[in-house]
Amino acid sequence: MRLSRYFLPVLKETPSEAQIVSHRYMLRAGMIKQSSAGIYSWLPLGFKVLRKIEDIIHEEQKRAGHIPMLMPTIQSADLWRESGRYDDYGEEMLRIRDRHDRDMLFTPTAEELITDIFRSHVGSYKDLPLTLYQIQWKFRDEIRPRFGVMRGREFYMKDGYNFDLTKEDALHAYNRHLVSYLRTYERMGLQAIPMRADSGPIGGDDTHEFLVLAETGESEVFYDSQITELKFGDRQIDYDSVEQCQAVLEEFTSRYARTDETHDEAIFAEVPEERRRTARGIEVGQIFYFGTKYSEPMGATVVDKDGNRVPVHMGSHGIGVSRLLGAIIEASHDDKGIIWPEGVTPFHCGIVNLKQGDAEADAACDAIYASLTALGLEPLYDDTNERAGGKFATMDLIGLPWRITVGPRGLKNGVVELTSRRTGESEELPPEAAVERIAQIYGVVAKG
Ligand code: P5A
Repeated sequence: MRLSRYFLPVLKETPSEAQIVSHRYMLRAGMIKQSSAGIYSWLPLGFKVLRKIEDIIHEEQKRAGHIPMLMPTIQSADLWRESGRYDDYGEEMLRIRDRHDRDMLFTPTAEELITDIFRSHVGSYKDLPLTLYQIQWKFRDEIRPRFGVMRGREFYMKDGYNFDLTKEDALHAYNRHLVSYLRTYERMGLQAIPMRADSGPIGGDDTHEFLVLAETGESEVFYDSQITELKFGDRQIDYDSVEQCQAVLEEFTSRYARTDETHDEAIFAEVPEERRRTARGIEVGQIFYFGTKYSEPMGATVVDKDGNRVPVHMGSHGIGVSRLLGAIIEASHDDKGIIWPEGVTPFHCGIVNLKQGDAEADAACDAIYASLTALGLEPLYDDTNERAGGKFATMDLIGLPWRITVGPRGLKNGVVELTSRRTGESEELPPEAAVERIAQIYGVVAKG
């Protein structure tokens, strides 16, 4: 993309309404624009990162054997009356009446709707196990929407639902989700720690929240510092293997890690003092096992091996997709702007032309741009007439992990400059070598 043809409305001034760094940078980098309290438009740069995050989630969900689908945002209240949640959900639910005076609502989550789909189409244990998921907009009329996309009213969520014959099978689904989430967050450059939590309006006894440690997090958390040393890495897990998923779950949940809702001072005191930590965290996901809480009242049953009709065991599993942008920025920035992890960066690298209009510099930039594009990479080429300082400031603000700087002086010596956004380190090298390096970083093969 050429910046002169893009839509990147960066702000010079820091917006006064933004209290935390991720919100400030998302506004300043022209990623989002508030349309009403807790409701945002996703401008091109923000939308690009949102899509990258979504892509990673889809890949990891499919790897775990889960099936994507899509459900509507507007639902009938009737289903929610069946489960009893229409009254229980309270003020957070946005209730709507259609022209026929029917009660409708904007979905805050979709346990009821998916249970209805299940009961209409599945009747035998032979069709289990089954896990369906979607990535769809949700609405919760939060009392205090704040911190930009972090606590929105309209927000984007991955929500998955498992249906199993037995509690044991459903717990395997729970473990499988935990494993796949560890991998998902790590691919986004995040360490998200599973912590024992409270289930709130979703229900059930078994639940873990995934928390990214950050001073601006809304939850108070208590944990054993050893947990931060764990890495999922590139382990190959057979998601059908009960033992393998169980082993990962035990590894990642056996040390003390709880949110304030479930914190227990007495148990915490057993952790050696030098490893006891109290911090704040951003909740980027939560997994639940709630057994037959929805299947029983809604009649979601299957015929088991002995011919008996039994309610299915269920769980649901959520990732805060839009919130993740805020969480990633909170975890990865400096005083100049965002520093995107390679896995989610909106463009793979920036190209800065120090002397727009100089025939040689223009030609070199065009050539680098063409080579990167031919490799399937997406550079953002600042081909505007802005002075060099302004171009650097914009690149630093929007946080592309790599920048190639091209100027007449370097070109005289046959070199351009490759700079890492994270370390600030620069290296001079021939343009082709810079392209090759970027290709290597993103794991694409540079041709000849
Ligand atoms: C699990 C999927 C559920 O709703 N039902 C379907 C279950 N879980 S949850 O924990 O309530 O939400 C899942 C994740 O969504 C994010 N989230 C939000 N993000 C932005 N703004 C909000 N107001 C908001 N509320 C929840 C969180 O990341 C949460 O973990």
